[in-house]
Amino acid sequence: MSAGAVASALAGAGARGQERQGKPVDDFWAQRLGYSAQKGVFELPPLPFAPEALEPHIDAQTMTLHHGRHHQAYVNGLNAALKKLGELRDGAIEPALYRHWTRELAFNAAGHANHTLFWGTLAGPSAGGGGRPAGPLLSAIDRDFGSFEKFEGQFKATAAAVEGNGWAWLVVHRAMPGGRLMVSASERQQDLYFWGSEPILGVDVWEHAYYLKYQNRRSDYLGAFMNVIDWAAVSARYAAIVGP
Ligand code: MN3
Repeated sequence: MSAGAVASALAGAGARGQERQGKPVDDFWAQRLGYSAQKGVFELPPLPFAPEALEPHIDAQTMTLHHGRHHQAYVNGLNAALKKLGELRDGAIEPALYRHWTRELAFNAAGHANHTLFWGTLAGPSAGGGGRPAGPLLSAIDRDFGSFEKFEGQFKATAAAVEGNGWAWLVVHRAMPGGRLMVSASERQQDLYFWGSEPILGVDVWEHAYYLKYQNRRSDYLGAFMNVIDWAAVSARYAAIVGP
C-alpha cells in the first residue's frame, strides 16, 4: 500500500470514528423503532398519519387494527422474547427454550421493523401518494429493471406469489456498487431475508393487511397499494443508504 493510500485509509478510519462518537450516517432504525432506554423496552411508534388517510385504497378500520393490534403484538412479542432470553440466561437452561425464544425474537423484531418501515412509506391521495419516483431512484429503477413498468410488474407479481403470509420488497444491496436495486420477498416476517439487503419499500401481503376490504383478492389490493406509495419517502431512504 502506498503512503498516500495509507494516509487516505487512516483518514477514512478517523472519519468513521467521529461518526461513531456523534451522529451516525444512517440511523434510520435507531430513530424509528421506538426503543426506550429508560424503560428498556420497545414502544409502538404512532402511525404517522390518520387511519383514514389512505382511503379509498386502504380503509381506516384495516389501518386501525393493523397498527394498533397487529403491529402492537410484534412489539409485545419482541419485548417478551428479550425478557425470556434474559430469564433463561439467569436460570435453568433448557436448550429447546432457547430455540423457541430466539425464533420469537427474530420473528417479532422483523415484524416490528417491517411495519415501521411500511407506515413510513405510505401516503394518501391528498398527500402525494402514488405515481412514480423521480431523480436518482427513478434512474436506478430504469437502470436495474429496464423501466418503472417492469419494476412494478416484478414487484406486484412477487407479492402476488408469496405463499401464505409475507412481504414483497424493493431492496438496495449494500455490497453492490451504485445502489443496485432488487425485488425480493419474505415469507412470514423475515424468512428468505438475505444479509446485506436493505429494504426501502415493502408491501405487506398478510391477510390482515387487506382482508376486510379486499377479502381474497390480493391482486386488487396490490393495484390499490401502488396508489399509496410515498415515493418521496422511499427516495429519501434510498438516498440515505446510497449517499450523494
Ligand atoms: Mn402486517
